[in-house]
Amino acid sequence: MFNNQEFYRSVFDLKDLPDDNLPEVIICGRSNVGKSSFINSLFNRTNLARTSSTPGKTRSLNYYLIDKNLFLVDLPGFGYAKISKKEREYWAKLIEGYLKSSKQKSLAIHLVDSRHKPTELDVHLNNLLQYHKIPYIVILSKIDKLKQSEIKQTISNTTAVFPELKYGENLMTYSSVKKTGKKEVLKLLSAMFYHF
Ligand SMILES: Nc1nc2c(ncn2[C@@H]2O[C@H](COP(=O)(O)OP(=O)(O)O)[C@@H](O)[C@H]2O)c(=O)[nH]1
Ligand SMILES: [Mg+2]
Repeated sequence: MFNNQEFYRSVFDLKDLPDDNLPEVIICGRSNVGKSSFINSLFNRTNLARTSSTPGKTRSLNYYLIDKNLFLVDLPGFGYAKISKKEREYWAKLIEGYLKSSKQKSLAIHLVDSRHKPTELDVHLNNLLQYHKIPYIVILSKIDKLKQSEIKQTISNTTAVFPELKYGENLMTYSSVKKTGKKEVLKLLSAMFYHF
């Protein structure tokens, strides 16, 4: 289960969305929140998704094919300040066009940096997911950077902004470095896509 992962395609233009009608899991969140690291750590890969210390690098929807059965879609990390207005508009169009498309969006995994309260951009993304009726969970990323007491605080900060979230259900913590939360995420995905 989840033994086979391959890079499938980068989509810069909506006309290049794959024709295959496979279920899609969206990995989304602000630039630099840890999306690529999340994908790599989930599958014990070092370089399936490209990580970068320079924020704002991903300019495409990156498709990964898992077990020839489902797609993981790495959304461009919007919200990076140092890009032009034109580029920002291009991103917004690409993301919203994708969300509006007829693709089978089974789940969105919205990563929020555990060191910061959810930002306006996180609220915007949450609104988009709700508006397009895409089921979602929120994952607090880089949890290895926090002490136990800080983790409690960040969970309550997050549920204050997103009251629909419940820790352990649709709100989880994750560390790509320490692999915290990995088992839980894999369990959730296997329950969704593999029926025993
Ligand atoms: N300590 C720690 N650093 C992380 C974690 N996940 C990602 N990072 C770092 O955060 C930066 C951005 O990660 P990346 O996966 O490229 O973020 P993306 O822009 O959302 O795809 C990189 O320097 C990563 O090494 C994590 O769980 N713990
Ligand atoms: Mg990335």
